[in-house]
Amino acid sequence: MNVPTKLAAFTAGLALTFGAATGAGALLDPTDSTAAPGHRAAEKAGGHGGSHETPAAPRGTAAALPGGLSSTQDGYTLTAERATLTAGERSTLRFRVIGPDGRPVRGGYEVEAEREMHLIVVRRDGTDFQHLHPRREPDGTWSTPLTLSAAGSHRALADFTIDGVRRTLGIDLQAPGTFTPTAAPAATDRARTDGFGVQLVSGPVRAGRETALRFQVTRDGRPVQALQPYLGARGHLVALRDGDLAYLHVHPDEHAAVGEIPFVAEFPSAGRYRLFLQFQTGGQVHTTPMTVEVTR
Ligand SMILES: [Cu+2]
Repeated sequence: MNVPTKLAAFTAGLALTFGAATGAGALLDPTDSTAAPGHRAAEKAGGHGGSHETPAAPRGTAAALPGGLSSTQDGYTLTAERATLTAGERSTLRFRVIGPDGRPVRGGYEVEAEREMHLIVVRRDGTDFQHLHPRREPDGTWSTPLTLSAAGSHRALADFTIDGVRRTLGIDLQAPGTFTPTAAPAATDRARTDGFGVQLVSGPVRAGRETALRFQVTRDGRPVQALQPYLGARGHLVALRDGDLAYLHVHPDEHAAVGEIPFVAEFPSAGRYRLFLQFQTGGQVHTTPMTVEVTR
């Protein structure tokens, strides 16, 4: 092969590679507006033509799934600027929600539990739970300091409400390195955190129906009188399904005895769930992980 022929072959090879890359990019681009007409139709049907009783659960196949399993829903897509972080190193996580028009959502977030955005980060084995409240910049970028304490695959779940519909979108964050997954602790109705006893006192949890969950917080065996409001309620509860980290929408309930934190949740299926109860005393937030077995 003479030099010009070699060059031509090389250039042709480059063009092929580049063409393949842009083709794949166009296919995978979450902001590609041509990819979302079905989603928008579903959103219209669910948001405006659907049931008025349950605006938080638009009808349609995607809506039947619990939150957090997908990075995209109803035309809204969660994207992170950088999804690989160094374990043990404090960095800044930046992410955006791309709207149905293909642009970052810059406003219209509704305040839910005192915040426009709740971000849960947890390692895929259910450890290293973090509940963060990112700040929104004028261009729609959310940012928060984040330290992944150990290597492994993590899930970031963004929980927000737009047009009266609460959605939870999830993406994976990676911290390279070797790690040993931790098995889920056995199901129990009791835990201890920061010197407090926590007990699930509302009885067995059944799948497929609205269930009351009441936690009693004690210190030295006595109900704690001095629970401080946290995010506008007596406490905050995140419930994740073991195995796929499906994110349940849990609501604080109103009536409970002193020292009790009440919630209402619907567990979509039987099996094991990881609960993360958060409550506040003396200006400090305490996080109690607990595993429950949900029966049919
Ligand atoms: Cu929050």
